[in-house]
Amino acid sequence: MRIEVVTLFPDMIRQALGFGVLGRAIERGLVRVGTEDPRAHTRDAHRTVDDRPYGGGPGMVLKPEPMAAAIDAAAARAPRGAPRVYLSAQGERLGQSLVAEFAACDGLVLVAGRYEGLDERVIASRIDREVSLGDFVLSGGEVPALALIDAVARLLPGVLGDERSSVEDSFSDGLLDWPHYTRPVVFEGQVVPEVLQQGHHADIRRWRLKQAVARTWRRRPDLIAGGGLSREASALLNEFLEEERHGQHHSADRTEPHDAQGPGVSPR
Ligand code: 4HQ
Repeated sequence: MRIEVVTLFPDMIRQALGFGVLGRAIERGLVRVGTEDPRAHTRDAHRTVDDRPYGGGPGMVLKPEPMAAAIDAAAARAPRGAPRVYLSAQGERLGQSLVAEFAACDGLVLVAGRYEGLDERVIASRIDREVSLGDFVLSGGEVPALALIDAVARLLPGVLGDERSSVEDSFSDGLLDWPHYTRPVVFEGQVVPEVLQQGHHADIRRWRLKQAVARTWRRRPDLIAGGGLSREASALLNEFLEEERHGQHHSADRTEPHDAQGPGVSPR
């Protein structure tokens, strides 16, 4: 897969990609990441990439000409048809399904903005998808671009070792992780759950799925609301809820499920 990133801080992208699983994937040529700096597409002596917003107000807007030229240069190096993605808080929320969609592409052009972001006309003429990492405000699109590259790369064949097969993963798909433990068996008085010490494979598997589904119910009921729990996961959730009704509480699962926010709004 070939990814091009349009950014005023190419070093930020290049340096962050040198580590861990992603660094190795790039070394091995499984992912190629290039950068395009809009400043290289300026013509004035000051190499100006931003200007004041029409209509006034605070902040600066990225000038359209250098941004458009940089996006065109990046797209020319990427595979034909590679989606052009602008990282922005106004975009559709990034989730694992969109990550999987991107991972199925031969290439991506990621556009990282700064200041107040792109001129709307550049979005209109050159951007296919506007994608947000979440409802918080960052100072630039580089960190979300890196997050997207990381999430996409680990879905590419050969990037992760055998240690995490798709078969193993499908069993807890769409759920939060179960709790993890390693040695020593007692740490600061806290003991590893008995079932994990016993090493009975089927019991461990059931315990993990039950923990995952209970924890998801507690912390992220929105992930369960859509249905789609496997028959086994659903049975284990009912077991957990039944145990809880009988007052067997567990320290790791303390909070009540949140009520979904009902329709309607109230003024501040
Ligand atoms: N940005 N998810 C780029 C974000 C953001 C987000 C703020 C992106 C500044 C110029 N991007 N602009 N949240 O907060 O993707």
